[in-house]
Formats: sequence, C-alpha cells, structure tokens
Amino acid sequence: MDVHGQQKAQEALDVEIKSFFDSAPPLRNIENVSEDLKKFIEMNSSGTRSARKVVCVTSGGTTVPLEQRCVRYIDNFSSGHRGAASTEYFLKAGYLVIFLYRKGTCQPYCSLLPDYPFLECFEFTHESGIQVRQPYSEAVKWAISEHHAAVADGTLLKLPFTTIFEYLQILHMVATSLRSLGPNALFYLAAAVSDFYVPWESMAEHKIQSGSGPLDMRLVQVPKMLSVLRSEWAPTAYCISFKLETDVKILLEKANAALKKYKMHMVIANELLTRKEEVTLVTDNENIHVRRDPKQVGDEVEKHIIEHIVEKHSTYVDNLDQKVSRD
Ligand code: PAZ
Repeated sequence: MDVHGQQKAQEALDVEIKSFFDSAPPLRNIENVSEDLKKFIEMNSSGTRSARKVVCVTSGGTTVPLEQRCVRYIDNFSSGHRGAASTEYFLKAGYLVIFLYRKGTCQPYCSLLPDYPFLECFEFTHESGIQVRQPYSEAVKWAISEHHAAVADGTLLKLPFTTIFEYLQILHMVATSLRSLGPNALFYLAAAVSDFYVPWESMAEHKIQSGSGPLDMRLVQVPKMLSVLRSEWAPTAYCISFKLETDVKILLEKANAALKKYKMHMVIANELLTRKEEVTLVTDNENIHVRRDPKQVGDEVEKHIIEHIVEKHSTYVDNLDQKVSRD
C-alpha cells in the first residue's frame, strides 16, 4: 500500500474507533476504575517502586450483547487460566500487575482449588464453626495469603469486565494511565476479544422475541484496537498479543501477519488443544518454541513464557534508554 493508501486506511480506522467509543454504553463504574487506577499508579510511582515494571495482563473472553437489556449474548472462549497463571509469574518476577479479567474466569493463585471452592473447601461444625476441609488446607492457605498480600501491598490491581464495550473502554483507560511509564509498561493481551459486535444504537432494547422466523441481525467488525494501542494509546510500551488457531497449519503464518500488521513486539501463537503444553513466541527476528516439562510435576508453560518475556522486555527498556541518552 502506498503512503496515500495508508493514510486513507488510517482515517477509516479512526472513524470506526470513534464511532465504537461514541456509541458504547458508558461504563457504569467509571469513577471507581479511574480512582483505582490513579491510586495504583500513585502508590507505585515513588521511592524504589517507581523503577518497577508494570504489566497489564488481559484475561478471559469478551461478550457481545444482542439486546440492550441483555438476555442473550455471543461469547468468546477463554477459561482465563493463561492470564491468571501468567499474573502469578509476573508478580514473582517483580512486576506490578493490572489484571483486566472477565468476571467469573480463573483468578491468580486459585488453580489448585476445586470449581466451587466456597462449597467444597469448607465445612461447618457446631463445635468449631467454619473449617477448611482436607485435602484443601494448603491450597486454600496459599491462595488466600498470596492473593491478599499482592492486593493489600498494591502490586496487583484487578479490574473486571464482561462485554466488549467494557473491555475496550477499560483497556483504553489503563493504556493512557500507563503512558507516563514509557517502555517500563508491558501489555500482555491474552484475552479472547470479539471480532464482531452489534452497535449499541442498532441493538434491540428488549429481549428479542422468538416465533417470527429466522433472526436477521447485522454484526459489524470491532475496530482493530491493537494498532491504535501501539500507535497512540501506549506508543513506547512493549506490546504482546496472542494468536489462537485450531488449525496448526496456519498458526505461524497468522501470528507473523499479526506481528507485522499491528506492529506488535511479540505475538504468542497457540493452538487450542495444545495451548497448555506449548506455544511459539514470534518476534521480528526469531521464533522461540516454548514447552512445559511434562516430567516436572506442576510445571506450567506460562512460567517459561514469562521468563522469556522478562528478558526481552528488559533488553527493550535498555535499548530505548541508551537511545534516549544518545539523542
Ligand atoms: O484462557 P485460556 O487459558 O483457556 O486460553 C488462553 C487463550 C487461548 C484464550 C489465549 O492464550 C489466547 O490465545 N488469546 C487470544 C485469543 C485470540 O486469538 O483471540
């Protein structure tokens, strides 16, 4: 595409993005989100903490409501395991983490708990009140203490979303709040984000009635926010997106295309069935194949992914710092 073509494409994208945000229903808890973000940044921007790197981990799938008073919606698959486990490893590596997660999906430090922890991990006796049941005692102790410590210490900020509208509005707020951190900010975009949505103004207000034949509904494409994140919202942050495919034959090709198209620093390619075992970290100059070690009990692929990212991000920060001091 020549320069003129690129300019036209950029203008068209700007119009789509403006229309998406203008028509999105306003965030119900916008004041709380903005206050929490402000506190998180202030708390971590003085003394030794100011040098710490900050990562925004996105996790879980976004929904697309079909009605304004939503009864039905289209969902995107993601259990949130990748985001929750990665958050634990980023915290361990000394990062401050903003965990932007889909309500009801996996949470950091909870992977050893059963599906309904409240009901399954505890028991009540008249003699001793509420007690942790075996064999959950260690897992519950670990989940509660690690989670509480990270939140109370201000190193973990959790921001929930459900819809595509909420997700993109909060991501925008986070990105612009982290802009002042320059290259110390990292985006690790593991959430499964809807590609199509129903614009708010063309959405039925009330529950769509059945019985009048097939449903005819127009979904429009969600504007590609990755490019605007890179170019405007957080231009100096290190940005990593994920590419999920079910056909392994096209996976690397698609990941490479996303790397170039959205100017990502890294795209993590994963296939649905093997995503917990192996991924490929695709960058401009190399593909790094990362696997968990099945012989090592409890080894997780996220541990190895984060080790590589910490190293790459650090090199990125050093290179930018050197460039700034040369200029
Ligand atoms: O959340 P999970 O652990 O079940 O799955 C993780 C994942 C596959 C959603 C993530 O690794 C990913 O690829 N996210 C981006 C999906 C996409 O291409 O839209």
